[in-house]
Amino acid sequence: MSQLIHIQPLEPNGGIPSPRPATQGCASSACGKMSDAKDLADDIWEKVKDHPCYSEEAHQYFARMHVAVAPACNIQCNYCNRKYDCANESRPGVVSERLTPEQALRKVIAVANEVSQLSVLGIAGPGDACYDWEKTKETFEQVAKVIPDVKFCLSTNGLALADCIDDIAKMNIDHVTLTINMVDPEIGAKIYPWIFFENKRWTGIEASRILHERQMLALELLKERGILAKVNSVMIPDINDTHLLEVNRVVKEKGAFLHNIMPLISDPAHGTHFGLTGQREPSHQELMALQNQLADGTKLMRHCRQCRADAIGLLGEDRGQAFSMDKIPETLEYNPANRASYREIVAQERGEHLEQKKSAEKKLAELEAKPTILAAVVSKQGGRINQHFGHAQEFQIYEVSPYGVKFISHRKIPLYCAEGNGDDQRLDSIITALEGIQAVLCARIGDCPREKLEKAGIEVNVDYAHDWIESGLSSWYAARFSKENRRIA
Ligand code: CLF
Ligand code: SF4
Repeated sequence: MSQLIHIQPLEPNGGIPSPRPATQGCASSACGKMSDAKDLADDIWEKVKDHPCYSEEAHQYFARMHVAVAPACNIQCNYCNRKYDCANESRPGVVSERLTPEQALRKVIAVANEVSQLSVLGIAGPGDACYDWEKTKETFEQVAKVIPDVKFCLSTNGLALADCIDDIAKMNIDHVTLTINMVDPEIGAKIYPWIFFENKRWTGIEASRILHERQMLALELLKERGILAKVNSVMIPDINDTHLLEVNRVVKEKGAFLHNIMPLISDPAHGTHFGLTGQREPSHQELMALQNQLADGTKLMRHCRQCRADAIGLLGEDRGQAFSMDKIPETLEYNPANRASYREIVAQERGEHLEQKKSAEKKLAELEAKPTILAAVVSKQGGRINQHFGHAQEFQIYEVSPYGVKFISHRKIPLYCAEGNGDDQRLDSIITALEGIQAVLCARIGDCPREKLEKAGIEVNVDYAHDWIESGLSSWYAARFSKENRRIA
């Protein structure tokens, strides 16, 4: 097991992780190019290395915040009813606090002072960031004057992107997400009842044809300007699920950097068209099967958490409630010290993490042919197995084989341990969420959930508490399949 040095979680009131002794890792942020970046040119790596959505490793260290300054939208998606945040880039939830650009600036300063992991400011609605461009632009301009090193990111359906591409390029925005659910207008007509374009409302196949053409144009323009384009696609069973293979082919050809397939959310309680008409969501297995089919196509994003348009924090956590406008002072000054110290710590941590990954790969490669298995890890942050089972709200799913340790997805679960007591009903839901998973690795677990998991045929292991995920998984896998301890998976 490696040294038990790890990034401490932030206290709810912010602060930076405790300084700790230097490790064997490299202290330079230019060094430590991680495994998900093996094939990237240096200039691209510079753009993505601290972006929690564009780099899988970065999401273990860096946080994003969204400011909900863009409420207007120019299309209608059948999975959205506008009472909620934009479902293209967020999960439907409670109505957001809509902000003016001035309020957004105050909020960004407050967050940057307290959330030292903050690296990206995104505008993801709650409508469309390009259609509501004046507010998006003004927000970015104001923030750039005060916090010049924060990266800007925006999310759009693409219909209006061509109208603001010059501004986007001028403002040094390196990251744009386009939601593209189809490249065939006949399929589009089942997803979009109407669009608003050139002062006119369009419906049916004509609406989807225009949207498709504008989305393709948007991809071309982004490529021309050297701006990284991530494509989000909502997987809608029996409507565009198999078609997403074609979408993937086309967006890859048009230069998309990353493709993120997100499962449809269609809870009837949200009142969307799909929710009310019984359109089902895809299962974990269906999503995973589609992602596996695309594994050789455009680089895939598998760690998306479908966050809200006002989300704040590491992916998977939302500290938005702590930063509502009523809690933010009228005047405040930006203090860069916390973010700067945190970056130094992360640079060292990443160096060590890289070394650990390499030795984990080596250990696995030395094994004879062994089965590929799926394991769930419970992790707070920092790429470590460092959370108590009862405190987890998601599992990180990894595939382990002699070819290495690969992140596959995350699965949301209900909190097992609320106010010190375990909840049996929730444990049943947690076991259901573990379908297809052979083992759970966590920092600690109580006797009762351990027994129940084992009864359900799921191995539980706490021997690698606080170890790096790859290192812990490879050691566990090697021990499980070593000659002295041979077991059948
Ligand atoms: Fe926000 Fe989106 Fe930028 Fe990330 S989210 S605008 S690219 S900073 Fe990220 Fe959230 Fe998934 Fe979006 S996890 S919903 S992909
Ligand atoms: Fe809703 Fe976003 Fe679609 Fe607009 S683009 S209708 S806000 S999901």
